[in-house]
Amino acid sequence: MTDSLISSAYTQALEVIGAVEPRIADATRQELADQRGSLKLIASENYASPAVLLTMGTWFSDKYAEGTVGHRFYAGCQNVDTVESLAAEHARELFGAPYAYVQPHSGIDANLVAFWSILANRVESPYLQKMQAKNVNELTEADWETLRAELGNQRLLGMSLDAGGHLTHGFRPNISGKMFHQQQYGTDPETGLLDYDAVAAKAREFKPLVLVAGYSAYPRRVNFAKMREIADEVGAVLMVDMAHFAGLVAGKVFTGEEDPVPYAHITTTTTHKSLRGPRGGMVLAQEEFAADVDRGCPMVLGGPLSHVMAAKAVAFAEARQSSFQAYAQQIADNAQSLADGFLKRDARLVTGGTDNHLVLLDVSSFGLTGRQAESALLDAGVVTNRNSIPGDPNGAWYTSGIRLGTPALTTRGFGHDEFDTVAELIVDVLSNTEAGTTKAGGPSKASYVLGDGVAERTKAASGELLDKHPLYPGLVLG
Ligand code: DSN
Repeated sequence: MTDSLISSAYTQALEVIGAVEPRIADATRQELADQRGSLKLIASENYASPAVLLTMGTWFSDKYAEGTVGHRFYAGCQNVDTVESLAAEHARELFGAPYAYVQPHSGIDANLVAFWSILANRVESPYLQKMQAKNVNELTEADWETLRAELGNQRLLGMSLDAGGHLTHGFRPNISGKMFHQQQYGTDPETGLLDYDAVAAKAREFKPLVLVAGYSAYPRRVNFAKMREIADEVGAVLMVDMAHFAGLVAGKVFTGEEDPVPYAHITTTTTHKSLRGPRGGMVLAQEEFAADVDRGCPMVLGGPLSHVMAAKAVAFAEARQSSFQAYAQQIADNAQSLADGFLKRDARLVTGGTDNHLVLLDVSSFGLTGRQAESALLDAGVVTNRNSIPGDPNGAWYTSGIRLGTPALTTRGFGHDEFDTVAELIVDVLSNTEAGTTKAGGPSKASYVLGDGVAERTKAASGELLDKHPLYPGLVLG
């Protein structure tokens, strides 16, 4: 697709939108300007290609298609069937998975589908069997009571939020921490690394139905063969949430025992992080879980977003090109450069470094909370997110860490030197930020004072990098 075609497609689309609600057209233009003009370091974000973005803006958005391919609750789904089949086929090929379900609207949806299919597949319940066999009318109120008790008393073991796990891995306030009896595993307090023996000991004692592996803020690789061994020893289902590193799996940076797909019974992911597709989710499964996962909609999910499934197919086709492997390797190399840039400037990183796409910077040594650091960096045009670190004294709201990821800026073409400069700029901002005080004069976890001129000099330096690596270079809005 040529630059002028993309430019004219978006220019005309914004004119059409602006004729109805100009403020939305303006906000859309502004969002592009903001994304172009800032250093995007949020580890879960990326920039999808124009082909992926354009695919989402079509009339597939208007079609209901509850059910699954060839088995819909609505008429007229022949083209949705084509789209869903293609997306699933690309996903199976890309990840070497026996089965792919591309309907989940988000990562949390994908995890809920996985939980439901594990319960449906593994809980020995005559009531559940009756329900699956569609004899629901034979169930009495007492039967439903028993069914709820059976399904509601299952156990899940997942990585704790402050060690880098996700909310949906059994964090108490999340539904996953309420629908299951949950326990959490952490990381070694000295090294910050996963301790497989400790996970195994916890699993032996707790005997979970579901062992969840995967992370949102752990800067290291996981050995999924070891996690599967642990699951098998205690008779658990291994569910891996690879939302953050799916692009590194697709791009063959994580292979062998670091590739979760062959080892997990069920693998879930989002499609918009390192995988660089549209915003959405997906479930990959071994054959034994396929039929249960296939019932995700309408048992767990609302009608599929057909326009997004189409965009998933386009993104997966892109990720099957050999250039995606070079991109994925560059993400990991850049994370290494970023980590080295911090370490040589004496900043503290959780686990002492990285071997995936993210680094977790402990900002307490700068005398700041994560919230203060995040805000000061934003003032300087550096977009990050605050994140808990293991044993965080500041909790999940203020935190003591900043999570930084390389997928987005790698898409813009940043390499080693640029990421070294990014580390230099961040250290400069944080070294020149002071914690503020509350109205009563006490120490504040939120307010901060950024030194004079720091935001300006950071923006000038990052502007040079961003100008060298423009976002959507050929896209000019008329
Ligand atoms: N929002 C995702 C992330 O930032 O990791 C997880 O939900």
